[in-house]
Amino acid sequence: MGQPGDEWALSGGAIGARAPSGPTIAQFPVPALPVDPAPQIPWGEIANPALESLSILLPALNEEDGIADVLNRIPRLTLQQKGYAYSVHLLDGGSTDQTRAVAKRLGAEVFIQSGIGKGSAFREFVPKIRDQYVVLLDSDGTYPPEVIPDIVGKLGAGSPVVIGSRLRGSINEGAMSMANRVGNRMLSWFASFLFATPISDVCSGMWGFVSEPLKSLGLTATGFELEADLFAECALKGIPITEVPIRYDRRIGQPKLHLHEGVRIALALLKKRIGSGAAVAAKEPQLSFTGLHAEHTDR
Ligand SMILES: Nc1nc2c(ncn2[C@@H]2O[C@H](COP(=O)(O)OP(=O)(O)OP(=O)(O)O)[C@@H](O)[C@H]2O)c(=O)[nH]1
Ligand SMILES: [Mg+2]
Repeated sequence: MGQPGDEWALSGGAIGARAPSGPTIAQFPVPALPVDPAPQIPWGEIANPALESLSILLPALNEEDGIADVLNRIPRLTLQQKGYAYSVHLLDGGSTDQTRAVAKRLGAEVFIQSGIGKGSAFREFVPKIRDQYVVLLDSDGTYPPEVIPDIVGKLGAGSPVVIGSRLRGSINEGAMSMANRVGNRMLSWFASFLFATPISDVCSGMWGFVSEPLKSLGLTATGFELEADLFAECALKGIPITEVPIRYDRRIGQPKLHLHEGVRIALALLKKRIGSGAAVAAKEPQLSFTGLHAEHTDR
C-alpha cells in the first residue's frame, strides 16, 4: 500500500500511485521523421508492362502556388483503378521561385528546358516521351486535373488527339476577361477557316494525345502559339481532334500572357497555312465532339 506522500499527479489533475522506479533504460534510436513525407503512392513507380502508360506534362514558369494545386488535384487513385501507369513531369521554364522544389516534393519529375517559352519546353520534351499517352495542361490551376482520366479514356486509334474546350464547357467568374473571350473565339474562328477544320477553342491549354501521332507533328512553336501550332499540324496531317467540354477556373498566381500574344498566334496560324500550300483545301473537316462524365470538383 502506498503512503500519501507516494501519490503523484496524473494528467488532468487526478491523484494516483507513484510509478515504481526501475532500472534506467537506454534511449532507443528513433529515426527522425522526414520533413516532407513522400506521397503515399509515388508517381511514376508503377512498372507493370500490362498497364497502359501515361505522361502528364505541366509546363510552368514561376507557378509555385498553381503547381501545388494542380499536382494535389491529379486523381491518382482513379488513374490507377483505370489501369494507367503514369508519371508527372514539370516542364520548367527556368522558374526563379519555388516551383521546382514544390513539384519535386509532390512527386513530379523535373525537366528544365534549355530554350525559352512554353512551345520550346514542350517541343524539347516530346522526343523523351516513352509512354503511350500524353496529357498536357497548364500549371496555374485553370484547367481541371480531375478530368485527366476521362481525357485519356477517349484516346485511341480513332481518336488520337483530344482537346478540352472551355468555350463549349464553362468559364468560371473572373477566369477569363471579356477581351480574352472575344479573342479566343476570333482566333478559333480564324483557325477553323484557314485550315478548313472546325475548332471551338484553339487556345485551350488542355490536350490529350496518343504519343505516336504527336511525335509525327512538325511543331515549330516557341511560345504561346503552341496550341495553335498543335491544331494546325493536326489539321494539315488529317489527324482528327475530339473536343470535350471542360470547366475553366480563375488563375492562381501572376499571368504571363499579354494581349498582343493574340496577334502572334494569328500570325503563326497564317504563316503555317501559307507554308502548307494548297494541302488543306482537299481535306475533310476532322472534328468530333463528345461529352465528359467526370465530376468537376470545386476548388
Ligand atoms: N516551360 C515554360 N512554361 C511556361 C513559359 N511561359 C509560361 N509557361 C507556362 O505555360 C502555362 C500557360 O501560361 P499562362 O501564363 O497561364 O498563359 P495563359 O493561360 O494563356 O494566360 P493567363 O492564365 O491568363 O495568364 C502556365 O502554366 C505557365 O506557367 C515558359 O517560358 N516556359
Ligand atoms: Mg493560364
